[in-house]
Amino acid sequence: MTKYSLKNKYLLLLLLLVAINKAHADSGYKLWLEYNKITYQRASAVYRQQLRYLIFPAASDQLKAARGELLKGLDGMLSILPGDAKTITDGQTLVIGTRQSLKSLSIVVPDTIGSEGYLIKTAFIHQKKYTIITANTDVAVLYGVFNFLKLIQTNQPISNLNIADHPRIMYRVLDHWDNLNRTVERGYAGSSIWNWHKLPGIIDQRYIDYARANASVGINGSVINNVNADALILSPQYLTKIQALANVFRVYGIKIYLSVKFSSPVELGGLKTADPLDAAVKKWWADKADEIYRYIPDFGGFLVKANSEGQPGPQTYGRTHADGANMLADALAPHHGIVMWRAFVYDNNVPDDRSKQAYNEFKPFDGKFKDNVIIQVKNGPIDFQPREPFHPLFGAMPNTALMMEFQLTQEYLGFSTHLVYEAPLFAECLQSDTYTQGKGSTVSRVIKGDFNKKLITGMAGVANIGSDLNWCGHPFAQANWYAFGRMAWNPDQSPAAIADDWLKMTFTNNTVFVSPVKKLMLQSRENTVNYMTPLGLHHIMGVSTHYGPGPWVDNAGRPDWNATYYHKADSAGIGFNRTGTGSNALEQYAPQVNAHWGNLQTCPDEYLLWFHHLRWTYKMRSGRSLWDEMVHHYYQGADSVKQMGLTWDKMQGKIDAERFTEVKQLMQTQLAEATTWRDACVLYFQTFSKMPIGAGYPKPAHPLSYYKDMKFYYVPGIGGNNYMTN
Ligand code: BDP
Repeated sequence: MTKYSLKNKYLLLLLLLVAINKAHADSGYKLWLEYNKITYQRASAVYRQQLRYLIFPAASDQLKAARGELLKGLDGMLSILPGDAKTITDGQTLVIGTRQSLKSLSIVVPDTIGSEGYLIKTAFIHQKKYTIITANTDVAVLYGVFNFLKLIQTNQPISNLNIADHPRIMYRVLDHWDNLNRTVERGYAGSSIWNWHKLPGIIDQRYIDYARANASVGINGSVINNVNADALILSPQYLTKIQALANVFRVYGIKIYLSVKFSSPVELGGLKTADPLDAAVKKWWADKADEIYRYIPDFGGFLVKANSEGQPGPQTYGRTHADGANMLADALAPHHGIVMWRAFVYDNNVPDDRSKQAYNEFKPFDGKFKDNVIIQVKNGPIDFQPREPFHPLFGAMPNTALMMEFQLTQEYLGFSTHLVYEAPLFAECLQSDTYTQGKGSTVSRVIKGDFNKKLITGMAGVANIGSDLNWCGHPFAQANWYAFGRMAWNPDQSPAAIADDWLKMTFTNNTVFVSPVKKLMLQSRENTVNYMTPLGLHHIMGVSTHYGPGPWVDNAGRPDWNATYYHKADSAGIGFNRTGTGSNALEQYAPQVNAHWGNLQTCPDEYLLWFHHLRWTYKMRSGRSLWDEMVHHYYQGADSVKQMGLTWDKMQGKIDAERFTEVKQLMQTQLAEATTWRDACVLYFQTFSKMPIGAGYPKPAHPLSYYKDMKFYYVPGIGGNNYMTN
């Protein structure tokens, strides 16, 4: 062999290796809709046998999308494109269509499925075996198809199915805090996916894939702009662009909503006032609503942040939240639109415990809102902290529709470098018992409308989506988008089951990977609570950027933006006394809850310093002093991140190298940041406790001054709008 051909051979080999590597590379763009080839021969053969033919009277765009998705999934996973059966011979046939279009098959469909539920059923008709996916509406057929594909993605048997499912919540919406200049407030995954400059002409494939991903988990609404809204969003120029997005989303059953600025009639309409009781203002909004519906006939409605953090609102004109919300509701009602009015308010002038203020402002208006208004309440009474007790408004307004607002973007959970699976946080809140209608009146039941069937129901998630190739910045942050959709569909689903599905759909069905990584995901939120805010501590992050620790912050724009306001550490002890001898925030909960959390004997350690101010030597259940317990949690938190990294290392080769390496690097960053959180907080609180860090713990690498002096430039997520920030 000549030297030349040997060289050529090596080159060929190299090219081949590059090609193989490329084939396995996975950017994460496909999310949980990977549709990876099923390599397990037997399963693949069985599925292929069972899916010989396809009958799909796909008339509408939505049904065509369902058909396209099914073919994409089956081709991807099984390399088959089932033929459309004209005459049915052997092998199983998939029949997909609305109940109306499949009338001749006389399938019994349970009434419970309603307009968005579906039925997947194996049936024998004239001795032939069929799998039927049916529903009352086109979009629900699409939901059925996605769930059928999920069965195959997670390697479930499909030979004898009888699955009927329906959403328990009506409005399942993502809230994008995206600005018109494409920055994303509290966004850590690149810039906004909405390319306003290129819309309406250019329809990015991302819009379609975004809609597919949402539909696959049943998300049916998208608020596409920041709650700190720009009035321009309602201008004809932008409505044309929004119309183009709506046309894409409609195919996947997703309605568009807009965040609106309450002062838009002044800023956009040139009126002198935005007073909600002013006739000209009312007319301006009614005309604007008519105009929007001319562009987007199925427009969803408005989301409003009013009289909160500097935003204008009805109180600016001496009116109430009810006046403001109802005026907008009247404008939208003829078109069946809704108003999602946020309860995230805290008064500039009332020097009361911030955690009490939303309840104080909203509770008096129970029963005063129009039928198409829903009050959007954050899960906890402060602000999306790593751990908060449930918001006292849940259950406290029985004559008002209340919707849940969770935050998917990790503003207070390590941005997009920390692996934090949020479903356990969602479940913790949803399964909390409010006791407002007796034992068992969980938050989940409140938002499902169990105590008032007539009202509309909803759940919102502040999106963690951006222009990053993998959408969410961290491959595992995709799980939070996924889990949100699943829990908005059914708030009582278990975080473990959702993680299981997500891992299998996103990575692999290999249990050697799924079991340990699922465990790691389920533990991840508690790890973060431990290294950031253990034992009920809260709001001790860096000022304004919300990046890194800042327990020393005491000079922010308002007292209740300071960390010191919340932890109240002094030489005697630490914690916020919210019992009857303190701010009495506990009084806003049902007596059972008040008694449980107010009593040190029963208050769980998790909420201790949220509700109580205790001396440093206070004896904990573990037998340790409060100080030692706090130190223990901080070290345990950082240590668990190290453990997580060791578990992940063992996953090498079990999944594609690209995502493996990315997660490995992210975990190293997370460990460094968790250690900073731990050391900064322990050293800072030690200046009050004056107690030693226990002998078994490694000493912090630097003095406290080092952590206090850390400076961060151009931190992501600050946004580009003119808004106040805390
Ligand atoms: C806070 C964020 C701020 C948001 C605000 C809100 O720091 O950027 O505008 O919530 O929910 O957590 O309105």
